[in-house]
Amino acid sequence: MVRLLLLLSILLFSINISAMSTAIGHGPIGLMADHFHKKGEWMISLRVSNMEMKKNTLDGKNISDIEVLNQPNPSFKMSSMNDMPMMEMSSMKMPKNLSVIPRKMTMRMIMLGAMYAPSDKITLMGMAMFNEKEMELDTYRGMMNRNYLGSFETSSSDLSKISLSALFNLHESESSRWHLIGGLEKSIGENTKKGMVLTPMNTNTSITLPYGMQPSDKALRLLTGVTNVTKINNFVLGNQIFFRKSIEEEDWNFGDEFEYNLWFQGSFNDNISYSLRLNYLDTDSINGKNENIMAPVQTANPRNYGGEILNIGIGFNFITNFLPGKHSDRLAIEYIIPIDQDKSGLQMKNEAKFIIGFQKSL
Ligand SMILES: [Cu+2]
Repeated sequence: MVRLLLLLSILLFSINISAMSTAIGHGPIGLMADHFHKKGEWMISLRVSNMEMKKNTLDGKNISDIEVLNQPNPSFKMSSMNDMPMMEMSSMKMPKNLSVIPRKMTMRMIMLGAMYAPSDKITLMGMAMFNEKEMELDTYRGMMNRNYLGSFETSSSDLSKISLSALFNLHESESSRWHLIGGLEKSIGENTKKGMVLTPMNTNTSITLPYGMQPSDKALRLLTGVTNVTKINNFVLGNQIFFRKSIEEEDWNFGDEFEYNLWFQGSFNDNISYSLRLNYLDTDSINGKNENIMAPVQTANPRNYGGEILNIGIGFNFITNFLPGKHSDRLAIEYIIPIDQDKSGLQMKNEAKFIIGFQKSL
């Protein structure tokens, strides 16, 4: 009898920890590679996210529009060295100071994912990311009285990147599991997209959009990470370290990233769980440059990228039955708010990010 109870409890525990059928079995939806699968299992997922940026900071401190207009324009030196650096710049004489101020940026992302476990030890994961970026900017006269001239908007959208990773199950017990993550991510979107801008000379011209507005940087990145999930009574405590390092790049690329996630989950019942996540992201500045990206705006300077951000995320996972099949499906949401940001140089501030995701095991 005791043996039977023991067996039963082990069985119950192991069902709970692999827990594909309870809401708490998966981490917060903003995480990638938080769980692995059992041999033969398939899962497809769709995530949609929306994030905004507003206001500006200089080396992590708030800065007013007037102060932005007093910042030197790094493209000025370059353009005065050669008389007419680029054809596209000929209609845009470079002012000495920054003259275009980003007011708002919106980034939307659609991520399609698939997971498949050829064995209990390995889960393969593929992802495709589509992104859409929009920026609203104000243009001021480049010299003299610095009058406000007007606003304009630039945008880009493209299939941005694809990735293929493997998750290696290192250890799995009743109360804890560990897995290693290794993968490659290729940025495939356009990296020289052009857009119409309002210049400080009050003319409209087409230029190569600044780095942050490009759908991709064409780099190949190595993804590595470790995830640990521990079960404490009916709660889950998760940890993940993640590195994204570029190993092959073109003339410029976004900086390498280090990410740390710490999350806590509890459940109301088998079908609804809640999560609280701390997310730390440290990104390097842009490496290299594109000689055609030259404009009196902060985003045209490769040094005005990267920095440290600490976010807090509040999320919910739900078990649902939208699609037929032998497994139920999952719906999850997460709201992510920056609580501390120290971005390099002159950059816009992150605002809240919202992620909604749908997952289906097959
Ligand atoms: Cu999965």
